[in-house]
Amino acid sequence: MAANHLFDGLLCGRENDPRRLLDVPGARDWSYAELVELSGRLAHLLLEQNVKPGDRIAVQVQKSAQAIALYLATIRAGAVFLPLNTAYTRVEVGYFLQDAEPAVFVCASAREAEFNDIGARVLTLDGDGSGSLLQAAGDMPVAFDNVARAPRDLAAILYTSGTTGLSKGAMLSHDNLLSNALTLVDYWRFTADDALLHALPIFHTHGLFVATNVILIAGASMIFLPRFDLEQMIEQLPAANTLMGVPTFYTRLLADKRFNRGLVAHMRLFVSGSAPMLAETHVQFEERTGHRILERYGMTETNMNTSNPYDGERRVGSVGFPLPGVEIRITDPESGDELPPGETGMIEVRGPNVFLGYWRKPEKTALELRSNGFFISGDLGKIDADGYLHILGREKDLIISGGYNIYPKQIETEIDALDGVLESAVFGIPDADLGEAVAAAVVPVADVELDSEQLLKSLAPVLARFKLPRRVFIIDELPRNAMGKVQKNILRDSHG
Ligand code: MLC
Ligand code: AMP
Repeated sequence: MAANHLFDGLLCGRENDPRRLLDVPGARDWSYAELVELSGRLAHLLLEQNVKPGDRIAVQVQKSAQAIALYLATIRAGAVFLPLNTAYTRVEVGYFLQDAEPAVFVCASAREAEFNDIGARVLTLDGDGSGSLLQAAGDMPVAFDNVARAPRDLAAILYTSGTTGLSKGAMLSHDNLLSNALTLVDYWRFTADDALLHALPIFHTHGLFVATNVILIAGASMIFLPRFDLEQMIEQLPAANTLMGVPTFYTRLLADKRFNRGLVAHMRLFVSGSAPMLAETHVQFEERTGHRILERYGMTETNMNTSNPYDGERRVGSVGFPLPGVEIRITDPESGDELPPGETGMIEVRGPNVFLGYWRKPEKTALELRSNGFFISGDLGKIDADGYLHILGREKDLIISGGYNIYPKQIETEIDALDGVLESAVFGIPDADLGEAVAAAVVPVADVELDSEQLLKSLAPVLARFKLPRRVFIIDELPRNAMGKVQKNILRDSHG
């Protein structure tokens, strides 16, 4: 079989392994062998659809074992996996499809009719595995000769919004994904004995490339929940020994009295990331359970950059040390010059984890990825005297809500386009559950009376629901500084 860098690295020769990979509560278990077999059928189907190496397979589906098989099938066929948040509206998905020009688009059957004019083959896959995708793959052989792929070949594109409001596809190579997952297996000591409670979505780095890739390489198993559901989490924790989550997972667990020392005494590791975790959550968690959460720092463009140590001090308020092979430097945000140790500035990252650039946007790539290989993260931070990285702010105008990144510019553009709106400013306000919640300050055109309910209704067809402002403030004018720039910190202080 031809060498396929990512697939070979993920499966490590475990293609026929009868041991369990996925336990899907309420449904069935999947062994490594069964999932690989299904991926073989699906890879044949992709080739039958005339998918060529480098073609994009866009996927907006519920979480399921079959969706993981489709990810593996895409890699095996030499194609590029492009997962999309299930909350995205037709308008949002339309942009990604037009930008990425996928050969195949797989979506939920309930939404198929919305996509009959996109110019790609549309197949369907629902959360229970039903739909035209598996029907069409049913007759295909299971044995599949993987398409050869080299370390620098493209494996996935993940869209991430920018401060300009325009989404960019981050191009991740086979080796970006494999090298990072191999490092994490080692750093976090994953082995075939581990069982991960997996409640994250699989359309983002955290749930797919961190959680799933690490488990595959380790030969471990996952309890695969369709989403974070508190009851199911409490029920399934006794069967798991590791958990990866966003901070909201941990605050929600802590809010439930059943989440106590006894329930998690057997656990080996709790990992948190994708959003800042409050020091008080770390402290409460340790008091309640005796475990200290291991916090790490990553991005769509870079996978994981730093991690607190497995052994040694997991420092509260810090995201730990650069992972082996990853370099972190702190620079002056204006000049780009490297700053002396201890000073606060822009966090830049270089290493085998750093992406290839933005899909068909060389000018955007040039702005963020230096020719010397350092990626300008947009996060501000400092390295302390012991070498721990602390994230202290963000230069990019971004709201992180429950681990989802929400770019204010996109929402402002949509609000400003509404009748009766003069201008708007979207900003994050503290939220006990989601870390930050979206708020909007909206200035009406003179003599117009705006109704916030109506405004939200008008946004619903264009913006995913998680981006919709939870609070709308109708105000007379936006606070601006002498340069005319909107002062969101003032809005945050007065409306937070
Ligand atoms: C759901 N909603 C959200 C939301 N998630 N609103 C704001 N922020 C969120 N994150 C909205 C829905 O639109 C819905 O609104 C209502 O909340 C209830 O929906 P739900 O599906 O029941 O939500 P819930 O199950 O409570 O989901 C919350 C959550 C989930 C935190 C469990 O968002 C989640 O799993 N987040 C993880 C995101 C993640 O994986 N990030 C990793 C990115 S990778 P309405 O109006 O319909 O009622 C990355 C790199 C790295 O950042 O370092 O890892
Ligand atoms: P994304 O674009 O979805 O990949 O989100 C990446 C961003 O999430 C980073 O640039 C950080 O701002 C943030 N992030 C990820 N992990 C952490 C963490 N542990 N603490 C603080 N912020 C984090």
